[in-house]
Amino acid sequence: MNKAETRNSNMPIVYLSLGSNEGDRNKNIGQAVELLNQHPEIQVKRKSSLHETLPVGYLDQPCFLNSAVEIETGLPPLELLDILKLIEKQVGRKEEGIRWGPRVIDLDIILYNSLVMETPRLTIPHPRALERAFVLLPLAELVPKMLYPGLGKTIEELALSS
Ligand code: A4P
Ligand code: MG
Repeated sequence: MNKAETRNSNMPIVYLSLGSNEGDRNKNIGQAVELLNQHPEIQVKRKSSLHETLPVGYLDQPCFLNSAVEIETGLPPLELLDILKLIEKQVGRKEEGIRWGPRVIDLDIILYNSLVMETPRLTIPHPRALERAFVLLPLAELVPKMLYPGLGKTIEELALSS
């Protein structure tokens, strides 16, 4: 069965944040989206625009390109995380020393349906999404009116106050 045949409307909808500030940033993000879509259990549905953003957390590094994508996937959260880590490697991410430092590509799970989970390897929604305009503004292009899980606020409201 191909991907189109296995697709159905009950599949989880997941929002990913993408970021790059090393090498050809545009190409890195494009390649990551392509690799996501090539996975048999992932379909990329929509993409935000690319946002040029100032570094947050660790300031002495180049500006980032950030974006968000909406995917449909049959993969459970931890399996999806494993795939994201593999794709980060394929695009050229190396183990970096500095927390929040420069990277060729960063792929984070922001929302997975309305799931709330906290495990040592994976927290959803992403633990720092609410503090990050570089996450919320691209996400607000895709789902402005969606309520953030556990909060009575929309993504658009949160993005505007980030
Ligand atoms: N992990 C836990 N929850 C998640 C999740 N929801 N999605 C764990 C993905 N990973 C999650 O993540 C380290 C570990 O967090 C993972 O192995 C997983 O087990 P990482 O993405 O490899 O490392 P990181 O990106 O350095 O950490 P983190 O916490 O995701 O940092 P951020 O918040 O992504 O910050 N400034 C601008 N302008 N744009 C950026 O994109 N990015 C960062 C990184 C800093 N400053 C930035 C940007
Ligand atoms: Mg990250």
